[in-house]
Amino acid sequence: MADAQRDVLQRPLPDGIVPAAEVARMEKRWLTLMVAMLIVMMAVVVLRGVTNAIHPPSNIETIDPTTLHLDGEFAESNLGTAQEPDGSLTARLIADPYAFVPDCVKLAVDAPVKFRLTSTDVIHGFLLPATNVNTMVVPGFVAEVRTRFTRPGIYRMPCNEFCGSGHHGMWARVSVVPKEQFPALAPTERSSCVQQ
Ligand SMILES: [Cu+2]
Repeated sequence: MADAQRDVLQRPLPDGIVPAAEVARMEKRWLTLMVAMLIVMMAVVVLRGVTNAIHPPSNIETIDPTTLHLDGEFAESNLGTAQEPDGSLTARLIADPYAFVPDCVKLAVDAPVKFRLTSTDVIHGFLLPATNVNTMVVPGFVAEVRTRFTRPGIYRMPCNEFCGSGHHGMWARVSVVPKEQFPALAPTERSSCVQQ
């Protein structure tokens, strides 16, 4: 009994105080649980990346946002949908203050699609719900996302990065039509569904 009184760890603790050994045991248990959750989440990210082509934008391509409207890929006449020689489609858009240009993009079902976007002012977001398209649009960089639409329809396209007081109104549309309703485009021709 005298020995127990001398050993601090053996002495009874006042009510409500948890012994150090018990605290250490609980910490170890929670740490194990946290590491297990991290492993599961990382596995989900890798699995989704491999099976559903969900991936972070990875192309590092720079562009001068102050001159991009003058000529080159993002000049106004080149915006909208272009058809590549292999039949795939490339949609080019600019994110302006509170609007995408063009604000309606026309695409065909089952065609490989490549979106190329850039911003003229601040960071915007480009999201197509229920698809693998979700990227930030950063001024000075070209964002590129690839996808393929399996169903025709109108896909609403919100800006999902807060970009200023008009952010809530920054919406555009992607109109996906059956192949027969998508006329073949000449190499320099661009199409959109913007209402004039
Ligand atoms: Cu926004």
